[in-house]
Amino acid sequence: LRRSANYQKPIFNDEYIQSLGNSYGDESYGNRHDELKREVKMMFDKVLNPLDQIELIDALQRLGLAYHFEDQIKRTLETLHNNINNEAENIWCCDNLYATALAFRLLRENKYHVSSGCFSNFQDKKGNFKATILDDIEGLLSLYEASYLSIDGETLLDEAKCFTSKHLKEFVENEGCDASMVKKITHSLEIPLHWRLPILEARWFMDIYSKSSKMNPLLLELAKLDFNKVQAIYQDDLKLASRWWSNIGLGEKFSFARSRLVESFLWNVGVASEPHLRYFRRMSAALYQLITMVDDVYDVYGTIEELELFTNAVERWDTDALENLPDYMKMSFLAVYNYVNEIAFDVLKEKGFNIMPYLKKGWVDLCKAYMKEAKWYHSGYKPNFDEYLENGWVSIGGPNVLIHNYFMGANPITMEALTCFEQDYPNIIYLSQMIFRLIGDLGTCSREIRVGDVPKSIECYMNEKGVSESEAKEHVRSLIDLTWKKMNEDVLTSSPFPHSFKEIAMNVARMSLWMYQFADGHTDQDPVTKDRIASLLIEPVL
Ligand code: F3P
Ligand code: MN
Ligand code: MN
Ligand code: MN
Repeated sequence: LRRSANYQKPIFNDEYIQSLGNSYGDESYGNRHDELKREVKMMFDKVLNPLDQIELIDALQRLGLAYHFEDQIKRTLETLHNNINNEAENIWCCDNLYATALAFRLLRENKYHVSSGCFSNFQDKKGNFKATILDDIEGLLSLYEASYLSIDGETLLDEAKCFTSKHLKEFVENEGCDASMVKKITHSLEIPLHWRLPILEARWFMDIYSKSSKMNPLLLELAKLDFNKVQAIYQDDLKLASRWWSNIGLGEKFSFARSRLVESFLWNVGVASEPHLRYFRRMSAALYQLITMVDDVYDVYGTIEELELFTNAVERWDTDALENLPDYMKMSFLAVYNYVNEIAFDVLKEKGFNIMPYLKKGWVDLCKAYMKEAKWYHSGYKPNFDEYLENGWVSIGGPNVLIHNYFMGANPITMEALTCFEQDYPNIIYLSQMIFRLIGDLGTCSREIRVGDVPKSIECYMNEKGVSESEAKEHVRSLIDLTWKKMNEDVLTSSPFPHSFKEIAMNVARMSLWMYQFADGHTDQDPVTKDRIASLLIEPVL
């Protein structure tokens, strides 16, 4: 007997997607855009006070504009860092918590491992935060955001996180500050800045920024124009991806599987937002859609005998294996096979590497992890928490995604990285996909319990420890926090993988937080996700 999850049809179908037409790609907008960029570049030379400089950088990041000014930002932060021991220029020497924490966060984000000792000014002799900083809401919020840049073992920052969260919550509950501050604090408490993606923040922040006393009209104009220009590019990329999925026709044909091309694209707008990463967004969107379909084959539709055959076909990676498969699996397998061939061909042509073995390995590892869960489910076996996660960080799909993503990005392909893929997954993939798995389980387990699925992390923990659902969720949240600290540490260490790729891996984790923030945004087509799709991909900002 086959199960069904009764997934809804897609809301945004191909016909609708092809009708989108944002006109901001026109040349006339380009001229004004160039002019504004020049003006902002000049601002870096005019703004001399260190606090004004870091506020400029912060605003540019939050408005989604930082990618235009990477050189200027790098130079400014380098000077700031060089002046750490220079008392006259030193932003740390002052007793301005807001400035210290902002500088700390920006430097850490840019891989300067500055010491958290800079916050000891704000502690008393016993190491407790001084009560006087409670009068400084901006400072508390700034320290809260900075605390998320910590690595495991930095107890001062753990305490800062605890202290600031507690007091910021109180401010919001007692309405101890003005409405726009309440809005900012609530937003930060939901998801801290370090766990968010600039492109997803930009529109929200433009609104806050436009009402701020520090607003600079040039920055705001550039932010709006840039957002709309980039949206025109996203629309074109989405049209190509959507046309591909519609031509394949499996969305229509397989009523048992989620047809979620726009949501799949949305993930990749967050993960690879820079306008030039067009191939990445289009091809990775296709990959998310294929993985979603194959996941539903394993989790919902396939019988255990069929799943054995499918796993076997993927391991052989041979079209001769098609013969033994039921028709729906013949099509699923061939869709994956053709897709992988296309990327392998593109990369061979463009970069001269035969990447077929690596892509294949990604799919084989994923299908084996799916198969393990299917066996657990069909035999009624309940794994313990660690056993589940040891497989779960692979079965979430992210390791397979990231192998493919490595070849789609702008980074050069290196032999060192290929050797690393042959042996194991790099730490950054393990850590970021562990987060994706844990966040995914928090967001999707109610559906999975309803449809029937292997016990996910929360149930595994409840079974093993005999604790309540809320205690299990609390444990999962604390594990997410710890894993982020490890990821913060990993990005500071050198590895065969360039920083741009590590960011991509972290962005998948960030994206998962946002996708499951209020619902299962990938699956449910809920009102929040619909609005988010409209504001990012459909409606220009005015
Ligand atoms: C709802 C989801 C996932 C699939 C999306 C992941 C991709 C495309 C890499 C996680 F976002 O679906 P589901 O919750 O069914 O995955 P699971 O691994 O728990 O079966
Ligand atoms: Mn699933
Ligand atoms: Mn699954
Ligand atoms: Mn799930």
